[in-house]
Amino acid sequence: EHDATTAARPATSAVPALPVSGDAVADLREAIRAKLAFAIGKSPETARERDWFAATALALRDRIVAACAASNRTVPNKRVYYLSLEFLIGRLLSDAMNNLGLVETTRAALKDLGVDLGTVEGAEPDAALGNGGLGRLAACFMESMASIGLPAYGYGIRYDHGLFRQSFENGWQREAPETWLAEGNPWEFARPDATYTIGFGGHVTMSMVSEGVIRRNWQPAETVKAVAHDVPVVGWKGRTVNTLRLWKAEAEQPVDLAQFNGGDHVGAVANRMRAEAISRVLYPSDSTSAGQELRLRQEYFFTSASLQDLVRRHVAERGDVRSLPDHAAIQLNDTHPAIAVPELMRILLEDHGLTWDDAWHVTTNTLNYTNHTLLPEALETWPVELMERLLPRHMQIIYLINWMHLEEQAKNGRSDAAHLASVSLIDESHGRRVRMGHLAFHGSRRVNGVSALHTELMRKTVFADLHALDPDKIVNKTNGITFRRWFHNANPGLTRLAVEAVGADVLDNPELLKGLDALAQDASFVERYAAVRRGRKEALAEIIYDRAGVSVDPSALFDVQIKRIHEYKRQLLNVIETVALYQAIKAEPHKDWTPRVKIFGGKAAPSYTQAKLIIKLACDVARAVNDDPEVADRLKVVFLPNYSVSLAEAIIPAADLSEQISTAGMEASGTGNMKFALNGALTVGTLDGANIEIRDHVGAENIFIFGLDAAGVQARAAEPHYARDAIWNSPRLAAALDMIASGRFSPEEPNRFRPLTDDLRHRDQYLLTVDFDDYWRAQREIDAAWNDPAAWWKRAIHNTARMAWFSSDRSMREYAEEIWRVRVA
Ligand code: T68
Repeated sequence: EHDATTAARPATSAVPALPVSGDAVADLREAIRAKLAFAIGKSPETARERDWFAATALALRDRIVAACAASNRTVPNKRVYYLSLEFLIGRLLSDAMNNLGLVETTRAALKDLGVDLGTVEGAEPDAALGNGGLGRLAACFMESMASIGLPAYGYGIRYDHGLFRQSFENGWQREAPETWLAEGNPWEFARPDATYTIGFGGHVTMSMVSEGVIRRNWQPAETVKAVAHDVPVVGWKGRTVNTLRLWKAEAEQPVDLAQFNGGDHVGAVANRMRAEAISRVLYPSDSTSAGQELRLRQEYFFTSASLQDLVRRHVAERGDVRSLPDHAAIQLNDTHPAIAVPELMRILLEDHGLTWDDAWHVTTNTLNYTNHTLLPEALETWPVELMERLLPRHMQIIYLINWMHLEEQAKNGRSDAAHLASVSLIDESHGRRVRMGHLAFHGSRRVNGVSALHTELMRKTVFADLHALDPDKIVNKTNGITFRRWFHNANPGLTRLAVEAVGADVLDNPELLKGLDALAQDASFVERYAAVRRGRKEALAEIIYDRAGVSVDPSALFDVQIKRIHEYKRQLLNVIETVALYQAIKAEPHKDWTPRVKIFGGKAAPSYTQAKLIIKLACDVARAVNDDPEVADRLKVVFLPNYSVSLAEAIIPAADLSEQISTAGMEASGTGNMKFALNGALTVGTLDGANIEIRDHVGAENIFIFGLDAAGVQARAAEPHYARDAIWNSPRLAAALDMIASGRFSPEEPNRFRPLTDDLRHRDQYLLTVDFDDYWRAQREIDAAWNDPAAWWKRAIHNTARMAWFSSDRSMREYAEEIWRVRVA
């Protein structure tokens, strides 16, 4: 399927890099030609765009391998291992070209062959091995670790099918399987020699090794193979090449020949299907625990394979497993790999014969845990019964860890039942369940939050009692984004402007962006800055027309909310404000309204009914507003289907306004907020997650803050009838809700949106009604600001100039220094 998002990018790189030499172009051209002929088996005449992409990727991969060999020549003193169930890496071609300094060389080589680079880039499928922020963060961190020269491995799952493809049928979300591997993956190396056996089920045997010393051994009932597939991650200027190692599940026996010969051809491969199911699909739910057995199998599968692999490497290099903490730091991305705590203990006890105390010392000095949410529905807990059946040895180890942990409390005089219940690794309040957050916390040396506010809330809420036991354990490491992808590659026009203004060193050191502050009122700079934005808005307008069939005016204010659809992110607040604005325009059609285009994008978890209804409402409102001749170009509403990393790369540089409007205290950090501000969109947002730190950096006068803060939310939520009162006090909100509830946007089914409006009237868990009036006020302030272009662009430029701190290079340096204790060159 052809994808035109790359057409949105101007056709030159921002990165001056190496001068394009004729020899280099000729070399690469011949390399691509050879790959096309001998690896793909096509001639230039018969090659499709996808074939040219594969040939180009293979030719560039050869150059990465060369750099890779160079960076692997010495054994580093300490390696970082980033364990994540998700890596939302997107396309890799422009990343690889850019970091190798080969964008223009590749463009020229392909041009010689009669092929357009943008088209080739567009033929690369997105690797959508993640849901949202958590998976994208892992991808940014991998790129930054390579770019700052940190030796690191990412470990995850090679899903056959990444996040589902979203389409709309009459405004309803439809899901179809994603098929990124359908034509193979030219970036990866299959490594059948790096294969491990993963066990499930069975029982635990006991044997007496010497008098009084009992050794326990796990005898799994079922085993599955984990086969490594490596994707090279090339850092800025090809400095370091790290590895993203993704595990594929395979059966020990591909086919049961006895069954096959007996005529049962389907039954003969049933066991294989069951094994391979583990790496078949990414669970499509962000911020809720899936709670299913297959999910736990995925978690254990990739955690065990990764630990076996890194322990084997350590022992091969250093001989003694006891020195693991000196030479390896493991980061658990959320609790999905939290089973690492008992699994590392098991490996150390059973395979290496360590004593319990030594094993516990090694474990708790190697593991670290990042928390990404405090929402109760997202905190993972597994029924004890399921753990006992699937991972009996691990359950024993967890019991023993917990017993010692609770004994320690008693020794310190904290044996009151409430305290023990709160710090226990087992939740006994509704059936017995293992609390994976508590397990990860207790088994880690450092635990981090992803923004300052989120870290503070970790200390005060979910982990308060565990925090009191070890006050230095929780640290703050605010998220970041890689500027190579989200600025240099996604916005070459703006990057070139920055390079011209402050010098090419800004590509290595984003702090130099500060130099743009002085140009915020320089008329010629402002003009060029605005021209870059204009170009990107024209390109986005074409994408909008292609994909949503709506024509929009590029001179209107582009107001964008792109992220997973979730009630706490409050897309519904944005839609209701849209309805209120529609009513206001209808009431005074001749007033001088600021023209706006409201752009939405994002997927809802397939089982999340309320989120899917919010999408439908946005689409129904879009239909009514866009078809109303009286409104004309003053308001357009668009929901772009199948939001993805590459679509984000096209949308963000075209945005004027960034919607970051979650209920305060609920968005752990946000990272889209950083991408927009860096590219010069102004933020309308609540005092939530990293928005607070963005305000601190860009200046309160350059961001539009509204609504209750986290403390205000907590206080208001405790008041009875807050929603009823808020609606009563806001005629504008009441009118908008009435219009939606009346069926005005769904005449064919008048009650369609009652589940949304009724919920707001009676429950409104996310305090949308309470924040509505202040949101409306902020939006009208934004209308006024837009009508003073000089002041608007000044603010935008201050945003770009002051966002350097949000580089994920900074995040990774902080992790390296304060969590992993590894020196960065
Ligand atoms: C996000 N979490 C946070 N979770 O919501 C966001 N969850 O505030 C933060 O910026 C980002 O993490 C990075 O720290 C997620 O994206 C998930 O996707 C997820 C997936 C499966 C289960 C639970």
